[in-house]
Amino acid sequence: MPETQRTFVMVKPDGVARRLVGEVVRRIEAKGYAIVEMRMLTIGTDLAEHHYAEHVDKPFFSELVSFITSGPVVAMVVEGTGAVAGMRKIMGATNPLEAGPGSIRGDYATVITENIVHGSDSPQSAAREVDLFFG
Ligand code: 3AN
Repeated sequence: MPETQRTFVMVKPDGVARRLVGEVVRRIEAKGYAIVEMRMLTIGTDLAEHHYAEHVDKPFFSELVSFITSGPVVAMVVEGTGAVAGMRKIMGATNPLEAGPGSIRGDYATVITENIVHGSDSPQSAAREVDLFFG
């Protein structure tokens, strides 16, 4: 049986602007996961560049940083069985056009940059991101 894990989840500026915070929280809780930390903040350029450090060489890096700093976000630590992969399933594929119906991105987004939510892609990323936002 998968172990209890903690993962980092963030409702991005588009999700906050579209009043989807409650919907994201509802889906996390309906799955059976616990929100153990939660904070609304506006990310500065420094934190954004650290958070997306793995994408620094990608052509979309500056777009990513300017988008994530464009308005308030809601950062959370989510805990539960297999929470890292489980949250990725709830969110759906990175590209909302490939995300299945029933997933957050599949149901609410069409554009890859504005895909409502972020969730850590591994336990290692989760530890790093939780520390970055809540350490
Ligand atoms: P995920 O958020 O699903 O882990 P990553 O880590 O591959 O996806 O990408 C981080 C963010 O970068 C994505 N949430 C998305 O907003 C953006 N992104 C990824 N690929 C592209 C791309 N080809 N063009 C523009 N933005 C992208």
